[in-house]
Amino acid sequence: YCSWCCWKLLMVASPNPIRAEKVQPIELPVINLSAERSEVSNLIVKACEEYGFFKVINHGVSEDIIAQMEEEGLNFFTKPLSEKQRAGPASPFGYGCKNIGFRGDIGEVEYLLLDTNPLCISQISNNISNDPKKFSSSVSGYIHAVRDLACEILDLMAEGLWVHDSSVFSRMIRDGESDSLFRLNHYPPIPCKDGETSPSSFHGHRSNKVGFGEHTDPQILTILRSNGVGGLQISLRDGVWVPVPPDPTAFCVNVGDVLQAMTNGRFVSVRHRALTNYDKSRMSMAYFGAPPLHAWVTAPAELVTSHKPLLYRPFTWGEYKGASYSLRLGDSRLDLFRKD
Ligand code: GA4
Repeated sequence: YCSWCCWKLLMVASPNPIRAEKVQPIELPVINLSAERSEVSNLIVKACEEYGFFKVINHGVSEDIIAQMEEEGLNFFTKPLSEKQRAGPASPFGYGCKNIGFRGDIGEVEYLLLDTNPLCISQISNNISNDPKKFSSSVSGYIHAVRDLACEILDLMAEGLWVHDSSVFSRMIRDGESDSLFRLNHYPPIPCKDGETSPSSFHGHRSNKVGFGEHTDPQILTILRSNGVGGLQISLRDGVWVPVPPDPTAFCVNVGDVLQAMTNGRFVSVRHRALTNYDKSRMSMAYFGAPPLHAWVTAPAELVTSHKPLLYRPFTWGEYKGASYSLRLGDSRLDLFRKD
């Protein structure tokens, strides 16, 4: 990042210029999953405490699986609207355009939201694809691979936190009743009008339109990647928005609200958003690893001490999901579950 961009970023983010100070460019921590196990687990814990976001490389997900999923996703979004709508409305699963959730949030995005349950995948595939077998096997193959990756990362987290039962987190998303989701987002290019200055046009290719407004992910862990086009921003310290450059070699991983609760607040579920570009179309693919609806969410005993008493009251994922879906996208949901 150039220093001009860093200054500009902060001036925009801060309504009071007196508070402006130079923001250091931030590259997300990069975790090499093929390095020595205890070193990897320590680095992941550090990244989750400091950023709530990190990248993984040497992740073991085959390029073929990724390329096939990307191709199917791009094909889907290229179809005429009437064909995309054959997926049914995204309430709960299907195609959505601009409307996000149920409380009136909107963004410059169209998306396909899928349950990771094989039945849901094959049903939607039959409705939207000329080659449903190919579509559903690409989606299932991708989901299977990223779920394994998420489980491996969750086990490493538990080890790094010295939690005795190292599958305490991963068990929830391995469960056959896990409520995990898969989402394809397409952010079409939105040109800036002549003379329009954009708060985020630092590198000449961003427009200021919000594709997906700021929020935290309610689930345990999110595994995200994009088609090599930027747009993701995360909010670090005092609401300063920091762009995350796209990286085709990596998956971007972020902590969700449930993991913040299960680590008794040690890991942070960080606000993020997606902006559109003025000349490029962006597609992102997100796997949201979630517990079964009836599963109880609370921190394991090792993470609760007299110095660090339990921060959130135990709740079921169903209860938390219900609360999340009844609020606006940008609302802080976890606060409602704080003990004090
Ligand atoms: C954010 C993470 C996932 O994309 C999602 C989103 C969901 C939706 O788009 O329907 C929510 C949003 C997300 C958080 C709060 C609620 C629910 C929109 C919204 C206003 C699929 C999810 O699980 O939560």
